[in-house]
Amino acid sequence: MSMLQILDSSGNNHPELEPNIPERKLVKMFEYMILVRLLDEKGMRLQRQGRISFSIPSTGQEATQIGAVAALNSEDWIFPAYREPGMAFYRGFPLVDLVNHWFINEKDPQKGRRLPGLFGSKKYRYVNPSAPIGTQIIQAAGAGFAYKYLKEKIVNIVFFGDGATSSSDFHSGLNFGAVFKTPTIFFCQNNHWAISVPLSKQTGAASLADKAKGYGLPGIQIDGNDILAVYHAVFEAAKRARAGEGPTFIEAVTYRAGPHTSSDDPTRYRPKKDLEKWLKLDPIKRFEKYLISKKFLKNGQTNKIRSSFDIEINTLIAKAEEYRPPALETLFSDVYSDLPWHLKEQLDEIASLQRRSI
Ligand SMILES: Cc1ncc(C[n+]2csc(CCOP(=O)(O)OP(=O)(O)O)c2C)c(N)n1
Ligand SMILES: [Mg+2]
Repeated sequence: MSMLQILDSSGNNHPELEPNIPERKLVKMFEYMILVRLLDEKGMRLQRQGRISFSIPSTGQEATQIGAVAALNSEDWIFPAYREPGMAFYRGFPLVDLVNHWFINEKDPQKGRRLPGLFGSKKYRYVNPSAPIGTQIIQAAGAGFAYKYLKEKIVNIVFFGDGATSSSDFHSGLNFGAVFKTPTIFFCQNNHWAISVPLSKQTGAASLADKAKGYGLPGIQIDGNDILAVYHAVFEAAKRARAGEGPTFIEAVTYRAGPHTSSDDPTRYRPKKDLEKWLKLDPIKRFEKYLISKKFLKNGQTNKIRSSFDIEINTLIAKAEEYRPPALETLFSDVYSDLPWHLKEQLDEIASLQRRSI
């Protein structure tokens, strides 16, 4: 299978495949790639300083998330794995909510119930990530079935990693989607690693995209560090899904340039040469070269974009650290309309312990 590439590693494009994206939108896409990279750097630093508990970087994978969200309509639902936060930001998810969530304070919209980075938003149609690998694949196929049943003209996209293709939910989700022609885009971020397990231990197939054939789905392999290829593939897949033609399987070939999470040390298992090779294929630098060649971006503008986000985020961090932790009662809210007696008892007990410790 040949891999779709529109922008090569030097930022040169193949004009016959270039998607028709207005200049303002291209620049917005670039800005959000910069934001994702900056948030990764800050998240990791705050975690190392002991100021937040956890961080999940998606460094090196900015083109997949931003290219995909830019190709969808705002009503389309996103079922992320956990390396696609930029999709929520691109849709307007407030940075203040992210930063308060990082610090698990009283303003955290997730009420401290999720690991920092595992946030969701109904408003922005960005589903809360599920911790067990692959779960979101069947959720998305099921939701896609519902849109079809309700005759809603929306589609959904589900993200998962190369490791998730070995899960039973991968099989169930793709099979269900293909049989019932759900308006679902199955988007695999092949970043070559599942924590410390390399791609070669995940499959005997020549490519992950080849797996689509067995389900009767079109499968396409794309350069995941080429934002225009991502946009093109997702746009076409969404068009198919909206026309009632069912799912498409997209394998985006990319690389996890950072650690799995802040709890991981990739130097213990990853060949240095591998990383060096992939750093040269940086999706941000490639897109920057393209935008400069088109005169949509000036030399030095990248730094300006970065520093304006930097100031905004630093202000939010300073405020977030001053807030208190979430209120104790939130531990028990949002599940029952009337709190059962045994939970009331537990709440009273913890509250009295808390009073004693103050
Ligand atoms: C069912 C299950 N098994 C194991 C884990 C632990 N785990 C968390 S992430 C991960 C690796 C997933 O790799 P991949 O699907 O390639 O996604 P990536 O992290 O590379 O984006 C594993 C094994 C889990 N969360 N759920
Ligand atoms: Mg992976």
